[in-house]
Amino acid sequence: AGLPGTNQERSFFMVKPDAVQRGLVSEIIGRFEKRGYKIVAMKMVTPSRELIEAHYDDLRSRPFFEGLCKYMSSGEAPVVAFVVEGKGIIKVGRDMIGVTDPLKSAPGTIRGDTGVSIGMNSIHGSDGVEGAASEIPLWFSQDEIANWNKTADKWIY
Ligand code: RTP
Repeated sequence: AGLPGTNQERSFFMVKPDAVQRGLVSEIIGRFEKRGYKIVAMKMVTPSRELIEAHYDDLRSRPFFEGLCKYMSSGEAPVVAFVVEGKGIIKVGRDMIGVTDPLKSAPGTIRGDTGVSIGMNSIHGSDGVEGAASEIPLWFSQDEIANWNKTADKWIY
């Protein structure tokens, strides 16, 4: 999770297949950019069943686990996985997303503005320091994460 509590805190996010299908990739990722956060990794993938099961490992005992894994790895549409860096991103990211059910998510949140149903709720975001720490390396190798400086002071006059 980068360095939690510092400007280098990192969290993992994923635009889910339903939002990719509805053309919401830029709308969703743009919210993090506009908020001033730094995207340090991003890729479109059609996740395997194995990857999705590992990602949702803590939900194995839940009744919706099978349907969730089937949908997320169906290949109906890919997902866009990305890592965002910046102060407080783990908590702020959850606040930006809203709650699990779009109908209960406040307007202004990603799910409140774009979600359709509990299963098709547009985006996933790590739910804490531990989640971010396991999900980032699950989805990205070290060389897929970019170290770059967001300030353009050096070349904008
Ligand atoms: P996420 O992990 O995707 O960010 O979502 P979350 O924390 O808000 O929800 P979580 O409890 O971790 O569940 C993961 C995803 O499973 C689907 N779900 N379906 N009752 C149901 O049918 C049910 N409950 C959860 C949702 O798509 C949820 O985002």
